[in-house]
Amino acid sequence: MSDSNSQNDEFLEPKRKECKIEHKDENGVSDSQLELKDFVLEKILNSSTNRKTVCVLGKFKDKSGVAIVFLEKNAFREEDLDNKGYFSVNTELKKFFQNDIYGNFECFPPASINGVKTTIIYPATDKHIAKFSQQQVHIVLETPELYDKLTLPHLEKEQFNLQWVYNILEGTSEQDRIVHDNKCEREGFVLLPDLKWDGVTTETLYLLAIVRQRGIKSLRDLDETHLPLLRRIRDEGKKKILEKYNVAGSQLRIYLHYQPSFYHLHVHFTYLKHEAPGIYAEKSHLLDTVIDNIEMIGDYYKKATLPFTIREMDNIFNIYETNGHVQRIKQENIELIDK
Ligand code: M7G
Repeated sequence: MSDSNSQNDEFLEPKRKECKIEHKDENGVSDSQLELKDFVLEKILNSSTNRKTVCVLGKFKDKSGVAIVFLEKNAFREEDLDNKGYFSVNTELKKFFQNDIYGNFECFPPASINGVKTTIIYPATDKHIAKFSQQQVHIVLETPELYDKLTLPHLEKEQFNLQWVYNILEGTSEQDRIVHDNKCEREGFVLLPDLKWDGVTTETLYLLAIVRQRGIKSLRDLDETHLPLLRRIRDEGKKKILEKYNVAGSQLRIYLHYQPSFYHLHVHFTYLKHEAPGIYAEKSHLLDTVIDNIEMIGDYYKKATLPFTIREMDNIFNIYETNGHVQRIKQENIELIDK
């Protein structure tokens, strides 16, 4: 480990006391006092022309600590493609040129359908900055021995704070967003829209099932004792999404990440046609496959070699590098890969 303990403490617990954000509930008692007009840009961490996203680092005036602001242009919603939406009198059309039958314009639709999805992380830690920065990525093949020797000690020392997960499970945050709540302590879970989803646009549907049982860190911990829980997440999750969003189970990609960012077991539900971040082969494991593997071999995930990606700014990279499992790219100006 290259980090001192004090740095690790900061990863685990951002300095909340020094950087208070005020919160308001629906009754106006408190709400985030952060305003984008007070944001002072320091650095662009990542920008994707494909995804139409940009992630920047900066500070809010008169506030200590740094903030990450993540902006994402929304997908088009079918219901906005009418004379109240894009084709309304309030939409301005600016002409660039017309050539024969070919016209090129920029259109300014009404502000109400032209929002930009915005995620603010404040105060952000060095680990958040690393997560959202564009950087070199490598694959390592993690055997059970490497998990015990390198990965587990690292994540026991340093991982993202899980307070947001406990807030959901304990009923203090995002309660109005909950789609389904199975309160069984052992096999229960909460299903709700992911941070990355606006909760309405079916084309980008993204929900998260967070298990109630504590202590299951990731895929690695799963065995035959978890089968009832996993089947319940799959079956109840599909049913509730069909009821609420009219999306069939066969149109859902249901998967776990390895490695996850947050070590409290959760399952991702995304719309199959939506290319959500983290759906690639090196990171996602379909829940059906996970269930099937465990049904065949109860301790499959305790025996399997699991590939995962590590990025050069992650501290775990140093650990795998020191132990000779991965090599840092020395070339300068090499093209960076989007997360
Ligand atoms: P992951 O597999 O641990 O990591 O997924 P990833 O970020 O590499 O995918 C955690 C998931 O939790 C991600 O899809 C996040 O967007 C989502 N998420 C993170 N936070 C902090 C929140 C939150 O506060 N609320 C909700 N609803 N989702 C969150």
